[in-house]
Amino acid sequence: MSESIDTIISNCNDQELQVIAQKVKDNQRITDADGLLLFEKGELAFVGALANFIRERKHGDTTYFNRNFHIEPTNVCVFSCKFCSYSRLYAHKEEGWELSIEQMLDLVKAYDGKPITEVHIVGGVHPKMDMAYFIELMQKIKKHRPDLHVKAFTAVELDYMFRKAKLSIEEGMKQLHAAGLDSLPGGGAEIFAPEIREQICADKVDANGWLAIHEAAHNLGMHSNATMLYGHIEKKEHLVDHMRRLRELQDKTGGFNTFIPLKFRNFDNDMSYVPESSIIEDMRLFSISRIYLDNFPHLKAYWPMLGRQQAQLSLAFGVNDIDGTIDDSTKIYSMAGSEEQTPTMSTEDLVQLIKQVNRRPVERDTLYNVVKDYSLVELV
Ligand code: V47
Ligand code: SF4
Repeated sequence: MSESIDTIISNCNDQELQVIAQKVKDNQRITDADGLLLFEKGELAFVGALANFIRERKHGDTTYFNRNFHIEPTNVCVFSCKFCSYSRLYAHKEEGWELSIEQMLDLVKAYDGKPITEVHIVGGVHPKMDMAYFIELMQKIKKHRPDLHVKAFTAVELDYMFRKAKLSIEEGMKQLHAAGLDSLPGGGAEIFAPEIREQICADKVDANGWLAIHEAAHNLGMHSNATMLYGHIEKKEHLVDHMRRLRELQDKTGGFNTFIPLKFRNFDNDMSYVPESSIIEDMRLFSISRIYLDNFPHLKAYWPMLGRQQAQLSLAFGVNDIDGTIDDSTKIYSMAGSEEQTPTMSTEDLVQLIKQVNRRPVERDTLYNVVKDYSLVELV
């Protein structure tokens, strides 16, 4: 049984924090200064209890997951983000992989007859994989399996594709949408503040470009997610600034489904000297983002990055979604040092993981329509 909001407020000895808790109780938005205060002095028990209160007000015990798999068309990339353990520069492309359209289609066909609802397609930015290439891919996937939701391409990949094709963002997005692109994943956002972006990913699309691409998708009626890469050289000001920009765009379009904090993993990349965040910092970050991003319906813990036990724990700190089955189809996090070296969970594993912490497992599709409520299903 979670703590009542009045108990949380009365147990808090700090007046400034009490004011924030009262705002949460009254369903009022917190300010940037409040967000900073939470990072400065909100202890885990306090921010966690507030985040859990919000999570239960929005979703009760419901915890979503989906049946999905990833396609990573290539890890060859024209960019050189310092935190990336996955990419290989074009000059060393023989060290990476490049999938043909037919190979990617074969990956889709491998799920024929299986109750998968989403394919997530994200990879490096390959100079030869252009608009025409991906339009053909979208069309062929949709022709083969029209009901499969295609969530594909970070704003970084899209920015490069559109610029290369000399298309406006609006036109480029329209063409991909018409070819079968249903929604956008949240990657590439990293940290928006230019003073950090310059140090960790100087050469790729900036904050305004990232936001403009998501806005264009929302204007076409598409939904998208948003990420934030945390736990490296950023300061709390940069985290609040990042979330403020997302909250503002969400006020304007309402097109974001889910916020996904991504924990920086430091294996085998140019930022390996930066220590990883602690589990306490991870849970505080999830909690504060749940409190700050009042207009985001969902908060996701991406288990291949966080590990399944931390993802399970996060369900008490504001999180109401743990992504999907994945089926060992992504390498981004295993190459960056995640303990999940072959990320795959069966539906039974996911249901079990959620039930173990007394939450209600619900399979969703990408747009959060309920596919199946597992709360009353006994698994053998
Ligand atoms: O943008 C790369 C991150 C992202 C590292 O929308 C790293 O449902 C931590 O966007 N440590 C791509 N993170 C993945 C992504 C995503 C993942 C899951 C679900 C969704 C969704 C989107 O991976 C990149 C970058 O922020 N990343 N390297 C690293 N060493
Ligand atoms: Fe390329 Fe993405 Fe890695 Fe950056 S994070 S180097 S854009 S694959």
